[in-house]
Amino acid sequence: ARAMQAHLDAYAAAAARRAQEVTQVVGAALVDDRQRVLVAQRGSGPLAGLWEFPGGKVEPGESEVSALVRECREELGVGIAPEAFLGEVPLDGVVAGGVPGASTLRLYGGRIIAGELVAHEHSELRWLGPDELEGLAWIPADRPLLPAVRDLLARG
Ligand code: 9L3
Ligand code: MG
Repeated sequence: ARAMQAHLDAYAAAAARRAQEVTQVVGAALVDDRQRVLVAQRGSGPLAGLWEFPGGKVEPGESEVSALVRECREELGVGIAPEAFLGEVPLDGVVAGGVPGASTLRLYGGRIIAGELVAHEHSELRWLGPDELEGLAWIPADRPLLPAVRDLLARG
């Protein structure tokens, strides 16, 4: 029984370590009052030229919503109000040295409540309607989230 307990303890410790290594990524589907959503083209790195919902990595000890607000301020120069959680998709490969396959992209709806949009990190920003989303060259991770975003836009 003691050997079994030691085994379980070691397993729990390994699971806790793994959980810490997971780099969570959050994205924002920012909508305006004309049923459009903000999309952003990555300006550099291996995904340059591809489109995404803006956002980035959650820092250790930071909540997802705080990370979302911080990333939108850093990347877009705006204050946002996060709204509904829209969905989650796995990110392939290793994100920031974490466990392969362990990271996910979690998308939240939101609205701009302060500031003027500036593309601090992206090469281009566009406001698009529900019928204009499918045709973009998306980061593969973001594409499965499009139906949820279209639903959000349809709800107004
Ligand atoms: N990523 C994918 N889709 C998104 C976002 C915001 C991020 N909508 C991926 C790209 C990077 C990783 O997550 O591999 C971290 O994102 P960032 O910090 O480079 O924006
Ligand atoms: Mg980013």
